[in-house]
Amino acid sequence: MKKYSLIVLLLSIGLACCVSTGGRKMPGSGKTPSLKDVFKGDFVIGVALNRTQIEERDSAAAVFIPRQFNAFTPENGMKAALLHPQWDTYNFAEADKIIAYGRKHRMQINGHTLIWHSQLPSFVLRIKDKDSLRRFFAEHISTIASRYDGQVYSWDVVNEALNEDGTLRRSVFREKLGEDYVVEAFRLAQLAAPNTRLYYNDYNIERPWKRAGALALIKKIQAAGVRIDGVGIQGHWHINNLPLEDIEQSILEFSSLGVKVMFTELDISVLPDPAHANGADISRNLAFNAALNPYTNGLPDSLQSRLAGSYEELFRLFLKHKDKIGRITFWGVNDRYSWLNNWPVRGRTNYPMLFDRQFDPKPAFYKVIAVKAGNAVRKQ
Ligand code: 9MR
Repeated sequence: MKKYSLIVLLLSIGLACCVSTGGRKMPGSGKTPSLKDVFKGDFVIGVALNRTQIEERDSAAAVFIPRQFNAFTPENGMKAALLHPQWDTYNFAEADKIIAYGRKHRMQINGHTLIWHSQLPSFVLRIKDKDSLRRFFAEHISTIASRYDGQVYSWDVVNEALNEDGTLRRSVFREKLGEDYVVEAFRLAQLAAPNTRLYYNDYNIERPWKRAGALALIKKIQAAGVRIDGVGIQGHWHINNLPLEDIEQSILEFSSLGVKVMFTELDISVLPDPAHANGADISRNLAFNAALNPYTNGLPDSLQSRLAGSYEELFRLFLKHKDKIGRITFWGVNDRYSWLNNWPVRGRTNYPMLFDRQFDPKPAFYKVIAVKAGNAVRKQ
């Protein structure tokens, strides 16, 4: 980094830190550093957006989002149940708005997701014969991937196909199309979307067993002569269980196959969970009780700084391997919009993101920014 830009970066961080302790600011105000600018040249910074945010119906969010992020993933808006509700009916209205929003704000769009066992339209679950399922599979991928080719930057072609032990999950696709359905999904996507990056996306694939399954899957796709450009490690972690060594090993092993690594759904839960469970197994549901929801009036300082420390360690690792990483996406714009308020227990108050419920940066945000400044200083 040139000396001049280093000084500018340090000054803006210093200024922002002072301002942050003062009164309320406009969200996304010029005083707060911007993640996308601070990490420019390192990796793209993404966020999951819901329909209200894409339609810019929340004015605070509308200013805040394009200032902080240069990429996004529609949190639900491109899933099969919404886009393809019946055999011959596609509902492109929301997806078209997603494209228009990305174009307006020059944000990279990650399409999410073509093939997933969850959030499927109900007609698919009623399909009995293999041929009809194969027809749905091929038409769904070809129609959607070709319509948005080159308009989305990338697709999560297949999402969450693996069990925790690395074997292929039982799903309607595996049962009716056989174990090769993942390769077939990428083959169809490659044909329909020659100008779009193609990714495999899953949670807990940093863990050794599941990672081995993902590595084997990628090798199988490559051995079939089919294109796969990247792997998305979702990154749904718990503060008591941040697997830094596994994450580093995964970055190294995945990238050694010649694919880019993305962290696609980053968040860190701070709420009690008897299992400290990482991941996103949505069949896990615990009954609500008040002891599982202890911070309704705010996060204690001790936990706030532990969260900041966790994000700091993560970003130190990300920067160390920035040549192998394409994008870091946060799964929610701030604490209020995180799905972790409702999983694995519904109706809690969680604090997993870098920004609080008013869009104000938390200590974790400043730690993340400072990691970059520290790196720049060390390189002098
Ligand atoms: O955040 C999404 C939430 O709003 C939906 O209700 C849920 C439905 O399954 O999906 C959530 O997003 C998931 C993503 O699509 C795939 N990885 C796990 C995410 C969290 O469950």
